[in-house]
This record gives sequence, C-alpha cells and structure tokens, in this order.
Amino acid sequence: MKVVNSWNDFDPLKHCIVGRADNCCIAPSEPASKVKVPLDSPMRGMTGPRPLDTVEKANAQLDNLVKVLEGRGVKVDRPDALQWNQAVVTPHFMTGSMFGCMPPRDVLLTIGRDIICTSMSFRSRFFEHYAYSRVLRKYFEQDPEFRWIYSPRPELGDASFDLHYFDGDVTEETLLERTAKKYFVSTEHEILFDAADVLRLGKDLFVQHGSTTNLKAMEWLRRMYPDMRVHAVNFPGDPYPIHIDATFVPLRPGLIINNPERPLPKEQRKIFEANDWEIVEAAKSAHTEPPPLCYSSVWLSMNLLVLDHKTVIVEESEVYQQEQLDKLGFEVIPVPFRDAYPFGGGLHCATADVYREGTCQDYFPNQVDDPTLITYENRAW
Ligand code: DAV
Repeated sequence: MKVVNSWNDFDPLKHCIVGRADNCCIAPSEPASKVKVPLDSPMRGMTGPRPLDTVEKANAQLDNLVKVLEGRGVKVDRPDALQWNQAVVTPHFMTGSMFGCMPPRDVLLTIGRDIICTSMSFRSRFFEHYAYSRVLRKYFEQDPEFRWIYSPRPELGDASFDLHYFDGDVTEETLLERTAKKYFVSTEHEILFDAADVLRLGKDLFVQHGSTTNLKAMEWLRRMYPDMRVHAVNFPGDPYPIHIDATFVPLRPGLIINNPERPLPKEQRKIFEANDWEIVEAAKSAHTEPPPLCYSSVWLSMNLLVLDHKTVIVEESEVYQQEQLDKLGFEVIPVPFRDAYPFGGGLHCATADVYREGTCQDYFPNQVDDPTLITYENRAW
C-alpha cells in the first residue's frame, strides 16, 4: 500500500501528522536559541514546563484541527509526546530540557516517498524525532516503497555555533545587517538544518539560509537528490531567520505569498520570473503582538495549510489574510489556533505531510543564470 507521497505544499492533502502540546517546555538558553527568542521578549531567560492550562488550551485547538481535517477526508496521525522535561546529554553537549512535538513540520521533511528526520540545529531538539517513531515504523511496515531517512546527526558542540555572536551590544539592527550579509549563529562546521526551512516545489527545493540551516545541509540535499535542484534563498528583512514558512509560502502552482517585511531579494527572483511564478505580498497580520510566551512573530498569519489548489485553512482571527486568499479565489476555512502558537508555530508548523496526490513536477523548466542554485563548485564553505 502506498502511504507516503508528497512533492509540494499544495496538491490535494490526504494524510498528515498533527502535533501535540503535551509536556512541552520552554527550553534553556543555548547558543542557537538566543536568536530564536527576540531581544525584547519576556521569554528571555525563562525555562521549564509550560503552564498546564496553556497546554490544555493548545491541545483543544490541535484536536479541533484534526476534526476539521478529518471532516475534509484527510487521515491524521499524532506523535507520542515524550517527557520533554529531561536533560539531554551527548558526548558533545548537555542541556537542561527538550522542547516538544507540537510542530512536526520542523522535524520531518517529506520528499516524494521519503521522510527525512532532519538534523535539527537546537540542542534541545536533538531527540525530538523519537516522538514520531511509532508512526514512521507503521509507514515502514505498510508501504514497501517508503524510505525512512535520518540526515547526519549533528554534534551541536561548540564548533557548530559562533559562541561570540551575542557578545557586546547586539541590537535588532545588528541582526538585520548580519542576515543581509548571511552571517548567522550557526557555522559551517557540520550539516545543520530544520525541515521547516525547506520549501518543496516538485523538482526544486528552496531552502532558507539562516540561523537554523546552513549551506552544508543544502549540499547534502543536493547529493541525496541528484535529479532535483536545490536553491539557497535568504530574506534580509528578517532579524531572526528561522524557518521559511512565515516568510515565503506557496499557494498553488505559479503563486507564492511573500512576507512584505522580508522580501526575496531581486537577484533571487530571476528563477521565479523566468517561469511565470507570481510572488505577491502577503496581507498583514490582524495582530500587533504574538500571544504570550510565543517564540514566533505575528507573521504566523501566513503560516497556513493548503488542502488543495482551491482550499486553504487559515487562523480564524487573521481576517486580512483570509480576505486576500478569498480574492485570490480560495475557499478559506477559518480555525482557531492562536493558543497553539506558543508551542512552536501556526497551522503549517503544526502539521507534516504524509500523502498528497500528485507527482514530481518541474515547475521551473526555464533555467536562467540563477545565483541561488547550489553547486559543489560554487560552495561557500
Ligand atoms: O516569523 O517567527 C515562524 C516559523 C515557525 N516555524 C516567524 C517564523
């Protein structure tokens, strides 16, 4: 039986994984996570299990999402939450607790018949993949073509990070300059990436170069998938470049919404322009602040889940994003989800693809001189 198949974020969704908020912790500070928590966030320095009432509220919204998906004919699996409030000790590092399994999208990268448990770049997330072992074992038993892959397990020792990144007076302005220069807290010591930095468009993978994903990871993907093209994209307007799915979000073949505060630079647009892809500015969020104890920005408004080329699930309070999608010709299904945001993201983050109809298409047949294309010869590491 075919269980695993997905080549993009917009073909008809038939089977996915939806996360759980149980036991989720605010992980202790570590070299990479300082970047994730905005400089002015009250979460700085906080750690430990999240308050139980917030876990229950998040789980209620996640369970409701499952109902909505099942109502639309989508089969749903759930992870098994570990006791995340345990220390992680490896030969290369120690950290006081793990994180959680609300956002499967951060960990699991589906490419065709493969699901890759990605390396992950936070020490607190080193063992997070275990939450998905039961469902992945099941797919392995049921689907003779399914390939269960682990990208190289990283050391995440001191060499993996620039330990002086936060020395002195680091302001948001400094961080913006660094994003533009592609100078991030993670080094090129080893292969580092989170699945949520990879945007899949058939034969092409567009990968955000930022705090959680480095160039060596893109080279690893290129070697794993020799028939595909891997592109490095970066978004200079983002002081905290972590995960591409609140920045550059495909809606259907030929159409992408781009965060207006984080526009894709001109020279990186060539490949889209040469192939008649339209990049439109996403509508603004209905909120000026994320909910309390949330790592992510207000741009979770555009972290939506596309069910097929005409149907999309959007957070219920994000009226501007809904209106824009309505005008673009989509049926919009609003669901409440803000209580789940603090646990690791929005509707896209909270899900991972298992099966979408469709095959591997070439959406970019016109090749141009493309500065984003990853090649070994042009490597910058
Ligand atoms: O805008 O804070 C959130 C992405 C979470 N996976 C942001 C990015």
